[in-house]
Amino acid sequence: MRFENKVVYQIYPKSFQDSNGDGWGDINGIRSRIDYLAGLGVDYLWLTPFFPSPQRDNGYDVADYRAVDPRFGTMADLEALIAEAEARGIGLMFDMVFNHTSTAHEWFQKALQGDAKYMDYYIFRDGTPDAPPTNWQSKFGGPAWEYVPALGKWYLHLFDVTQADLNWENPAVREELKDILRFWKAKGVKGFRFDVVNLISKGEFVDDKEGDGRRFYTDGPHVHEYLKELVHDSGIEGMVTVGEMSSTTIANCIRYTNPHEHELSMTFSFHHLKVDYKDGDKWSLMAPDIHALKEIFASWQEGMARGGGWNAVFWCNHDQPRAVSRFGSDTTYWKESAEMLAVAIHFMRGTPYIYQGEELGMTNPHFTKIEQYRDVESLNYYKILREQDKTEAETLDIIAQRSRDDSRTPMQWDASENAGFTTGTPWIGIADNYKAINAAAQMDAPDSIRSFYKTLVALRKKMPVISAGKIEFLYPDNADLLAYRRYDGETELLVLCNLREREIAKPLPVGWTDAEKLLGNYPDTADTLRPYECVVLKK
Ligand code: TEU
Repeated sequence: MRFENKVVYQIYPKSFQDSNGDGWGDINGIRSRIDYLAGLGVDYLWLTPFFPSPQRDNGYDVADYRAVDPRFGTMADLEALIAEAEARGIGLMFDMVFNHTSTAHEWFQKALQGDAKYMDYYIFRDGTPDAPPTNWQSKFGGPAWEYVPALGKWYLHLFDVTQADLNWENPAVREELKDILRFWKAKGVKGFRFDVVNLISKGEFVDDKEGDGRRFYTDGPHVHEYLKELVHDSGIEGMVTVGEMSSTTIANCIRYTNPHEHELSMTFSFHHLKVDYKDGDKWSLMAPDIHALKEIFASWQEGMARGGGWNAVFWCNHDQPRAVSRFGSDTTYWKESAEMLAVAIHFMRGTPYIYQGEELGMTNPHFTKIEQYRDVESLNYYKILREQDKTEAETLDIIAQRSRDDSRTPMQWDASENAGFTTGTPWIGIADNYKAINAAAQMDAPDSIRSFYKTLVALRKKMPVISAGKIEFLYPDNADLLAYRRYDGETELLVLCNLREREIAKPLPVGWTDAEKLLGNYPDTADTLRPYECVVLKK
């Protein structure tokens, strides 16, 4: 099995461990924690970008794809990390941002000088200063086009203005990107994450009368063709690859991941992480719609299984608030809800991703001032929300619950100053609960959240029914309980998760009354499911 029984741990290097006191996490910091990671039993480490970058979007604005930004260390440090991880049976997964480059990249700089070859590396359109080519909106707010007076042209940026979209229709661009993959494969990298890779094929450049333009570039006309070509020609088919798919569909994700398509190993989809977006708007708050959450899990799990596709399963990453604060309780039932959320996805069909600190139950930092934020998206939306006449208090409440910085505060290693992350001044504030929530407090505690995650990772390797078994969701109309069973010829598991902060009934299908309890987050067993209680039964 290449990845079906594997677990990936995501590291945001800037916030993981600082080794030289500059307040930034770095590669040697990761090296110093390699045994902590190996101790979890994970198989791959996904590192978000550490390439040279102006850091407008924390490294997702890449200025050189084949080097290490000096603030993260040297190529020698990186090669040492690759070797030290491999010695522990862990592969490195690098993050390839191929939809766009930083405008500081030499390709774009040459384009700005009017070099026709490099202008065709990007999406430039003729125009006048007052008429952008389309009405598309950037995902970070504002228009998705920027005018360059010296050229008399606009360029497309679906994200920040300093992130210019690449022109994938240009074969020379595709060749450049294949070469980058070969470069890292030769260095011993074992996997790749492809950033917003379902946006690379743009369709018609026309105004969107119904939305922000995403329907003209999402899962675009040539995306599958481009992925097949990229994977085949760069020789990475045997590696583990995951595509981040923005606003995608089950049908497309089956095509992206069914092995007969020779595209990717698996995909991230985000529909389950929009059930608290009021009217689909990230910046309008509402309590998570648990019924919708269950429906999305069931349709994606059962749909991808039917189509031979493969999901990445996750709650957290560097763009999402901390799950325990968002879907659980970071106060009264902090431990129970963190463990229940873990069980909810780790027994599903797919490859689980653990985001740094999730295994400790790290929470949102609950910042109270805009000066505490660093993320370009959050800072943009602070302005947008204030312009929409939201009060300062309303705006800060929304940002505190939705900001990507919620997951980017430094890893909480111990109760010492700065949570053991740095001896300098951290680039961003640290959650003030670090004295209670940290790795040192959990490392040797058998009933800690970290120990619970270790057990989940080990079970995935020990029990083939988890990685290879079939899945069936139960009690679809019950808006409090997530229930599913996993089964193969040998073993059957029943997973019950109370998604609510209150006691609920515990329905048991016929034949499960005397089943063995494999795992749970309460020390005993009751006839009901207590707040955020999870139970896994085995037959
Ligand atoms: O994220 C894609 C993306 O769309 C998310 O940023 C998400 O849509 C947004 O946060 C919703 O509010 C990837 C990277 O994970 C992200 O960190 C980058 O900022 C983005 O692409 C651009 O490269």
